[in-house]
Amino acid sequence: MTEPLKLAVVGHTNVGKTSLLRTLTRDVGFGEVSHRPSTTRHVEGARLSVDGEPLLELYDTPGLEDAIALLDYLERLERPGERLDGPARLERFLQGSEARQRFEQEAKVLRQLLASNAGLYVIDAREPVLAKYRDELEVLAGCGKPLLPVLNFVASPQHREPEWREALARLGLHALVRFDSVAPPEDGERRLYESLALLLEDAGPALRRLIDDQQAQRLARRHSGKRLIAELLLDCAACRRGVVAEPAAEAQAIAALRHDVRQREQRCVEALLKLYAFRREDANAGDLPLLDGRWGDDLFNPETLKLLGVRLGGGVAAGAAAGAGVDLLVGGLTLGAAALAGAIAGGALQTARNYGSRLMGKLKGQRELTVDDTVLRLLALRQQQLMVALEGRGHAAQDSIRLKAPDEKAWREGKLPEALSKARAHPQWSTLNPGAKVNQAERQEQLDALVEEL
Ligand SMILES: Nc1nc2c(ncn2[C@@H]2O[C@H](COP(=O)(O)OP(=O)(O)OP(=O)(O)O)[C@@H](O)[C@H]2O)c(=O)[nH]1
Ligand SMILES: [Mg+2]
Repeated sequence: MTEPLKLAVVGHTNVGKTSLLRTLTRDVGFGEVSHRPSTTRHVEGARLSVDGEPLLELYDTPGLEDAIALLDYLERLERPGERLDGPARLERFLQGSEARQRFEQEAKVLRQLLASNAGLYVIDAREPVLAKYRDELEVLAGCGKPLLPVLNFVASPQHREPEWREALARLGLHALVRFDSVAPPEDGERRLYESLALLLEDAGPALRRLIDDQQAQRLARRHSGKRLIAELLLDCAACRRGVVAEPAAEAQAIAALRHDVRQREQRCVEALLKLYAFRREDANAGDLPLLDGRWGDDLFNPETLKLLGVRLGGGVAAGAAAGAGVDLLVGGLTLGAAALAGAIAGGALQTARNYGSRLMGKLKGQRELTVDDTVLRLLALRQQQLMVALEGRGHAAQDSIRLKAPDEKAWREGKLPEALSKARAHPQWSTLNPGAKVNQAERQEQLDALVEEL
């Protein structure tokens, strides 16, 4: 096993060094991030491993504040007639008393860079290229280590990428990486590691392993996420509850089912957050924002459904088309024969016995409460959007998740997947029903089919 590659993350104060580490390590709890300068006071490291083998160590460092004064000081360290190179000059500085006093923070950064294989020089790309940054780069270059500039904040419309490119080129830094710790470009991480591999030839194999592993993990996460959504949809589609055809009992059953579905959605939200290593407070099913920053506060609010452009009354139409007639449609839940009709229309006729007993129940004044197609569509849209948002979210992000309007049509208007029609006829597939049997092979099969469609 070879030594892991050591990288020092350096730069001016408040440019997002700690944020970059959070995003690269997918750790929302790493260090302290704040809009105030001088937040990080000490060097702190994080390690990335593949198959238990540490491949990369990233070191967060305090922000540089007064590089102009430091550069002046370094220049005055040379005795008359002496010409020290960068590392020799820094060595002298680090042994002197100012490295423990006035330039204590700067000394921590330089020591860490000297102890690393290379540095990531983080830049707030919204800033103009000021003299203090050039001086900073000159001081850092004195360490004699390769530096890879990381243009952070490139998702911001005010970024000044061309200016920075030109200025860095004039300083001999021709390779750079565009990044944004809050909204990282999809290939941001890969490009960062690829650029490093060009600077550090020996580290190529380790960096490529890291890239491959991260890609594999991304795919695995996506698959697991789809599965979580498929479970949610199957649970809701298969849910069926008998209720006595009597207003008070109906109202109670409706309220209970709504509550259960909402909670079930929240469970899916939390599982997705956990899968993508975000915190519970980053999103809440109840307040996932919908179109135009408006807040869809309620899954069963007709306005929520309309805002998303989901076709209303799918259950009614389906029921009517099948000639079964529908008793009642109560905002997102169907009370009556629609579910039965749906099961027949879906081609998933159960055994005659099962069918017969339900029909008997109906005749005896029993009704059935099911979750309407509209709600299934909304759930599918919301959760898929959440997943997209989580995939594009950096672990440095601090605001809560905002969802954009979905521009896909299939789940809004198209035919619902076959698996969901099948589920309609299998109440035992739903964990929202008592006596659920979730390990049935046929349920697993339909779940897999549904994952494919997501
Ligand atoms: N929009 C956006 N905000 C960012 C980005 N990177 C950092 N921030 C914000 O910028 C501020 C500073 O981020 P930090 O990560 O604390 O910066 P730092 O360089 O570690 O700062 P010091 O430790 O004080 O030197 C915080 O408010 C972050 O949320 C980015 O890429 N995009
Ligand atoms: Mg910091």
